[in-house]
Formats: sequence, C-alpha cells, structure tokens
Amino acid sequence: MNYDVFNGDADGIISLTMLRRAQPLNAELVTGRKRDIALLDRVDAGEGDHVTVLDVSMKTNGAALRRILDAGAKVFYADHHNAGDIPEHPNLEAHINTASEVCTAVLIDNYLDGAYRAWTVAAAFGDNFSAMAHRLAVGHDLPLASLDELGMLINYNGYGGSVDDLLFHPEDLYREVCAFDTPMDFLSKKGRIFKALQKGFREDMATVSGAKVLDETSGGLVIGLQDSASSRRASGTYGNQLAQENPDRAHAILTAQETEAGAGYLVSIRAPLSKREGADRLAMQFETGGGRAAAAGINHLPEKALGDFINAFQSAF
Ligand SMILES: [Mn+2]
Repeated sequence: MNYDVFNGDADGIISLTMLRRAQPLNAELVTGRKRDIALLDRVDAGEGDHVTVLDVSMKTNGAALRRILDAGAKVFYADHHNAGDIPEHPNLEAHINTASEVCTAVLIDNYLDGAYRAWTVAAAFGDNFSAMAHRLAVGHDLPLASLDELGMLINYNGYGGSVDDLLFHPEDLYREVCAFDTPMDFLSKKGRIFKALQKGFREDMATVSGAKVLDETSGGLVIGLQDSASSRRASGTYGNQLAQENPDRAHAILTAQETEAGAGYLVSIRAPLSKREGADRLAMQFETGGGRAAAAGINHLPEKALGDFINAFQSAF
C-alpha cells in the first residue's frame, strides 16, 4: 500500500502534484485543512508499504513517523517546518530544510531538477514567499500575476475551522490540480474551479473588511470577526493583507467561536513585518497559545480574558 500524506495548502497540494507528475503512483491520500498537521497519526503502514510526506512538521509527526519506520515501511519526507530530531533510520529518505527562504515545493523542485518550475513559483506565492517566487521565475517566461493569484487562492482554500468550512476539500482540489504539468494548463482547462475560488475569496473578503476594530494604537491593531465560515476562511489571508499594508504595525485577528469551553475567540497574531518577533511570547501567556516569533495564535481565548489579551498585546508591541 502507498500513502501520499500532504498539507492541504498550496505548498502541500502543489508539491505532491509535481512529485506525482514525475513519479506516478496509486496511493491513498491523507490530508486535511491547513492547520491539521498531525497527519501521520492516520497512517497505519508497515513492511512493504511506501509513505510520502509533504509539508507537515516532522516534529509534530515524530512519534507516528518512528512507529511507521519501525513497522518496516519506507518513508520519503520533504518539509521546511520545525523538524525536531530527524531519526537516523535506513527506511527514511528525508529532505528537510528549515531555512527561512525555502518552502516544500522548492525542495521538490530541487529533487526534480526544476522540471515543473511554474508549479513551484505558484506554490511559493501561495506560501507567502513572493520575493522567492520572483527569483525562481527568472529566465522562465511565466504569467506571474496569474500564478500569484492561483497560489494565493489554493492557500486560502485551506483555511477554516473544520473541513466543512472549506470551498473544496483539499483532497478533491488536489485531484483536480494533479492532472496538469503546468498551472497554465490547469487554468485553461479548469477555469471553473479557479472562478469558484475567486468568487468565494471575493465574498469572504467583503464580509471581513467591515470588521470591528477592538483596539488600535500606533503599534498595533486588534480586529474582531463574527462567528462564521466566511470569517474562518478569510482571517488568515486578511491578516496577511493588513500586515502588508501596515508593515510597522502588529495585528491580531479575533474570530468569535463557541466551543465546549464556552464563548470566546480563535486568535491569530502577526508581529510587524518590519520586526518579526514577539508573537509567540504573547500567545504563550495564554493557556492554548503557541506558534512562531513572527506568527502565532491562541486556539481559544475565553470571552472574559479579552481585556487581558488587549493589555498584553499593547505591552508586547
Ligand atoms: Mn509550506
């Protein structure tokens, strides 16, 4: 049995597309929304099985990876997130690079000697590596604006509170994308899917652009979004957009949610683009917080902790 395990964002979907164009293989697909990254927990592989893993942290999947390797399966693993300790195991082929200017599609591009460069450029745009996308395109005659929009839209499709929120299940979107050697072919043959993503994106962004300002200072902006699928889909891209328009300002987007723990917010924090630090320290002051210095989040901020959060945000930025 073969398993193709991949993040449900642009980098994951496009990395697998390139790999399977070059090396066709029938495999069971294992994926989910962008934030579902503990994907190897769902794989029960052993002797004689092949597992390919793309664009999910090896640290998060470490225990499941060791279980699968020890059970005798062969694993090909390519990723750019925090890897933790990479196991020394004869069954593991690891392509890990956590440098800040690398995404998984670039690792696959290197592995395949640039055979699907246009896809790599779209994936780099989708993972928010615009400068790198432009560098990768040098010497290739590519429609950069279209590749930028396609990468961004596939990335946007991965955001949501559950797969039910998403316009396309990432597995279905992969099946549509993987039939094409280039994103230009995909765009000309599958314009319907591109238009559906464009339309959803436009509507979601219109919904969130009227959002409530909860706090505003020279150093930061805190935005509140209502509890809706539109908010959950658009918040990530909206945060990136606000950050690009105001690079010296920190941002927090609080999306209202009802959970078993009660009413509260899903919080996404972005440090200023011009000084990418402090987001993780702020998030970790709260029970369900975590993330990186530049971008962090809190899975559930109780309603009554909103004032504490705004105070902590103001002193952090
Ligand atoms: Mn990625």
